[in-house]
Amino acid sequence: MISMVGQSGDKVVFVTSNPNKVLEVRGSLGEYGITFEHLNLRYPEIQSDSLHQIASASARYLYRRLKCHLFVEDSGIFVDSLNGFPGPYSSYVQKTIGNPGILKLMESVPCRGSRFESVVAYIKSADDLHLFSGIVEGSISKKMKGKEWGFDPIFIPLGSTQTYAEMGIEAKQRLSHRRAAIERLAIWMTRKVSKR
Ligand code: ITT
Repeated sequence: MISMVGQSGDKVVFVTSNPNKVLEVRGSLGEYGITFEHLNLRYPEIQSDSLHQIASASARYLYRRLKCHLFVEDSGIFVDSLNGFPGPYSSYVQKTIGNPGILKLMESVPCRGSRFESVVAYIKSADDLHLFSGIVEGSISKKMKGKEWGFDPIFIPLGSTQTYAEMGIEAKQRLSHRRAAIERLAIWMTRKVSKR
């Protein structure tokens, strides 16, 4: 079991206000024997077209406040026919127009390609920040299917006939954008530990 150890001897902290992210990240890191502390905190996010920039700025901001090893995860869905919208604004769009609004914007749009992206920013000190990303290509369904969170009921990963929500958390965990990013973090961490 690897405990991600911070400066004060505490475990590394995953800062997020989203309990679904905690569940998924705990499952993925758990497969590598890695544990973390969850801090349920809302923090200000910069406005940018780049998830990498948003995640980096959030990690730096939180490090200045908390002064411990921590990571954040920023994610978004990018719809081809909407020129990548909502992308970095996914959280706001989910809270405002939601999935019905996205489906309405895409009514009678034949090209339904989209991608889900996740960026994890892991910070150990002001000048020691690492980014890990994961992308899953897919399409937007015609109707909402399944009951899970966020855009899960309308996103069909490439190669599947089901939305993330229909396939359920375990199957989603095996192939999701978040899984890909977290797996890169886990591999990087386990390599560092074995070199010690
Ligand atoms: P934190 O910033 O506190 O971590 P958040 O929910 O605001 O939580 P983001 O800023 O990364 O997270 O916003 C991304 C939004 O995109 C999120 O609120 C969901 O609505 C949606 N989203 C991200 N990943 C998703 C996934 O795997 N399945 C469904 N929706 C997802």
